[in-house]
Amino acid sequence: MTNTDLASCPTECFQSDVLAGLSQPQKRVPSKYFYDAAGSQLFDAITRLPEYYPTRTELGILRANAVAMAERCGPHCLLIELGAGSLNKVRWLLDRLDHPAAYVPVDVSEDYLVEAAAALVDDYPALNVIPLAADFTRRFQLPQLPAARRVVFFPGSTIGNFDPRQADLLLRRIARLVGLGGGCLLGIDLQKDTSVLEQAYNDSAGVTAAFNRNLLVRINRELGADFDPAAFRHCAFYNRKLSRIEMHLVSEIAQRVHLGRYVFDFRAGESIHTENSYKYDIGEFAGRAAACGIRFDNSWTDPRENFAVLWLTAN
Ligand code: SAH
Ligand code: AVI
Repeated sequence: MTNTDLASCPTECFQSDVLAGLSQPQKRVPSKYFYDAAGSQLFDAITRLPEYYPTRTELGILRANAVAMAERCGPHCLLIELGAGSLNKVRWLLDRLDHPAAYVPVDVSEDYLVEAAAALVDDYPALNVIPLAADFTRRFQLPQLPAARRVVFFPGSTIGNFDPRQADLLLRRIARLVGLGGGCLLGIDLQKDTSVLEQAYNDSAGVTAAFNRNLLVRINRELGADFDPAAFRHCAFYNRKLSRIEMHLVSEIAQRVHLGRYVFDFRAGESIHTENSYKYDIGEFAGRAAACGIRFDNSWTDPRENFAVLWLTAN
């Protein structure tokens, strides 16, 4: 059974966020809304693309260092994963952990979480799996959990999808969630050549474009809008000044879109900003984390230093 805390953010929240975002001079929609069931499946397909290096690189780091990471977690820990997705990465850790008290995968994509958790239970029948459908950017209620040292697992550089102010709030929330002495194993994508970054978000098979456009399909289905997804072009580029990939949907033509009684006009070439993906420097990130009450202790990277997994301790 999946615990859900999404009732506190029903369709009205989605609608008000979309209406507020499309009313800005630079139209925008929060990237967390990519993840309906179709969006989660498209993201899964992205992780297998040759151009999308982050997933396989982070998996390599986890595989190579799982023993050391599990040691940091300690025996009988309570493992909470934020933005858990397919639950694939955690398996490397679970295989090495010493009798974890429970594993709590948290994700906003409820149906996908239910399926992924069921598959995990099949493979780890002795593990106490307590899935929680919740939005970690809002205050969320944890179900009854065993008393144990808490460790947050936050892989994928999902933290990079939040602007620095929101990311700091998330780090503070993680520090509170694990409590004094609790740990956090966190994946961050590192700064690198523009061409490598831009290829990763402009794959030749067009999967990232479909993932981006699926946002409009979801808005049409759930909020009754009349976007023509084919009239919007996928655009992703590296903003070097802000160290982030920006994803946009660019209107190919001048057009009018309806959402309930609201009307939104697009000029040809005008965009909806759909996602940021910040790329970090380990030292800078460590400084920010320290200011949020969670100190940097260690990091593991791949030989090319494309990606890093950090161990942070709440203090
Ligand atoms: N951790 C996985 C998946 C990353 S994709 C990996 O490393 O491959 C990002 C995941 O975070 C998605 O599963 C998405 O549904 C979830 N997510 C994004 N914003 C969220 C939010 N605000 N609250 C909860 N889950 C969120
Ligand atoms: C989940 N997140 C870290 C991915 C990223 O790379 O920013 C989402 C994504 N967007 C486009 N491709 C992948």
